Amino acid sequence: MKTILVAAELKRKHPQGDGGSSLDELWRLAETAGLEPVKKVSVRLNMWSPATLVGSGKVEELKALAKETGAGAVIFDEELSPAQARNLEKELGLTVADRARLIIEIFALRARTREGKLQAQLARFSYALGRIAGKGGSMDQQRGMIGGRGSGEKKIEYERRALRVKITELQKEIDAIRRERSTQRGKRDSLPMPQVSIVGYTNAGKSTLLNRLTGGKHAIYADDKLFATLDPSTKRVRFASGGWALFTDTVGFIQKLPHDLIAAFRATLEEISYSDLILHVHDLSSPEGKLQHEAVKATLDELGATGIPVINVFNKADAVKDPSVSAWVPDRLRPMMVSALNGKGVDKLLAACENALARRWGEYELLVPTGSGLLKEIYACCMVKKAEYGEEGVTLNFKATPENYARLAKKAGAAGRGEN
Ligand SMILES: Nc1nc2c(ncn2[C@@H]2O[C@H](COP(=O)(O)OP(=O)(O)OP(=O)(O)O)[C@@H](O)[C@H]2O)c(=O)[nH]1
Ligand SMILES: [Mg+2]
Repeated sequence: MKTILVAAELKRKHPQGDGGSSLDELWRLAETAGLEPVKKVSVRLNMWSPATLVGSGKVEELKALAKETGAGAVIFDEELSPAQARNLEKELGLTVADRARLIIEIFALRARTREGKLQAQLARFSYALGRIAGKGGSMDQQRGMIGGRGSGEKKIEYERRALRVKITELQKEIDAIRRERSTQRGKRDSLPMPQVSIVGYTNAGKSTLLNRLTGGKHAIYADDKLFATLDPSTKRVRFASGGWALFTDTVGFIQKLPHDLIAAFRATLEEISYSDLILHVHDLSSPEGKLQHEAVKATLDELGATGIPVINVFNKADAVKDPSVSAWVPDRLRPMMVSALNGKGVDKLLAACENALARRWGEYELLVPTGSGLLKEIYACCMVKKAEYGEEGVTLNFKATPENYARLAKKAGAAGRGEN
């Protein structure tokens, strides 16, 4: 469907802005959703119109533009209140949506796993519920009041109830999958491998980087599309020293990521806060790099993924044509410039990951008394590098988290004293 895209901003808040970059992103989002964007319109306003967001003059202009271009839909970059969306639809005679709805629809389109699909549905229904339950005098509510508790109000109440029932059902299903996953995580915690999460703005090159790190084995889908990845995938990556780590690639973030989506995808995204290290991947060639950096950090904060070491990776270094677009990157972070596409800088990145993990995954030596039955447990949750068999038992050299080491050392000590 041919679609007109509109970004509006207040003159007093953006004295110089032209809304251009935000509209470019909205254009890509519209394409991703399978729409056919035909025109970008930036509007600068003195004040918002409570009824239609933009003034009546602009609404007339949009109507004329739609006629001229044959557009059947208008998408606003700003959030529309339920009443605004309805008023605009009525006055324009076109489908009207906002950015949040567009992103939610994309997630619903692109989700592949059962959990991803359920989460996208949940976001859709929560968004719809917010729309009808919203205050601010929607058309139907007004109509209902005039007609004295009329049919409009009853209909809304019925729709609300139906949505709540669906939301509860979806939440139950998601919770069930989540419980299953947290036991899997329990198993994974006892895996002898550190966990690394790859996060970043959508299209930054996260999936391409993970493919590069795994040497292209079992390649995961990467594409020049927004939200190419929705469902996380985890791969084993080998370091030069011979150690391993599990790297997880997950959904990309975006500016103004709708809250309903973050809430619905919380279960997936929370995995990030269990990792030992975060790789924050940036698209160095984007003129919006700094904005994207901040949007990702804000989302990580919202997910509670704080206190985990972060390596800022600047990808697509090969594609930087205008060096001024990367001027925002502080000097101390510059060494981490890479190209997932041609592999440049990736070895250095791997070494940096290993270094960062070594701070948490320390090297230890432990004498495991013969007959203590501890060997199996150590092999299950530590990276064993050397084992020497002696008279008293086996001396092991291994990497482990301090928590695991402390637990094992205590058991080995007790076994050594015959307290088994
Ligand atoms: N020039 C260049 N292009 C790259 C590089 N890394 C990735 N790309 C391209 O950027 C596009 C997006 O790559 P993806 O790996 O799918 O990005 P992503 O971060 O996983 O994106 P989402 O899953 O959509 O959030 C693809 O067309 C890649 O080929 C790079 O280092 N240089
Ligand atoms: Mg991806």
